[in-house]
Amino acid sequence: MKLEVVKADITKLAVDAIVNAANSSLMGGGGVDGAIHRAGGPAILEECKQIVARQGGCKTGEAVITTGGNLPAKFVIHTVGPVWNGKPKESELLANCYTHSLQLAVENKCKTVAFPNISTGVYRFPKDEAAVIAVKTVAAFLRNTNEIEKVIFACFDEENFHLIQRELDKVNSW
Ligand code: AR6
Repeated sequence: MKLEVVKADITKLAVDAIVNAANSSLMGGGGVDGAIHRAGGPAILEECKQIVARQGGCKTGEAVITTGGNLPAKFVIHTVGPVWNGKPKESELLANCYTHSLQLAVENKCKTVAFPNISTGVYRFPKDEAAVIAVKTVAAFLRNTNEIEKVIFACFDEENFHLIQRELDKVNSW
């Protein structure tokens, strides 16, 4: 199965790339972003600074890639989810996070990728709707490429774990 859900700390996963739910400054923060920078060490922030110097941060829905530093993952793909305010555009931006992250993964020859539940923490996106968008978008991407072997949804909390599981059951039963 190409799509999997686990209840895990994403910083522990030995995959080609883990995705970070960053903010547009790329300078770190709390939540999964803080955990990734803590576990990965200063090399990640150093590369983020170079990216900021080059292109001035990362817009909502876009993604950039850095080393994984001391993480078991080779790369970190930093994407910026939307802050939830209930506008339709926010769903599109969340879908863009998944698509653009996977495009970067393919460009960097990553075969295995792990995602956190982007925007469902500090950015307050409703977990139910976010799970539908996450699974639908990733499944659609994988249908159009053979470059990626596995995508893991690394859920930190029970609620996200069950919601993603529910959505995966739908796509896996096609
Ligand atoms: N592994 C996997 N998932 C995690 C981990 C972890 N170690 N830690 C937290 N989560 P959030 P956002 C889950 O708030 O909503 C940051 O300060 C968490 O349970 O990390 O996109 C950034 O710098 C939740 O389900 O990201 C931005 O400013 C999910 O990760 C802002 O927060 C996302 O929660 C981004 O907010």
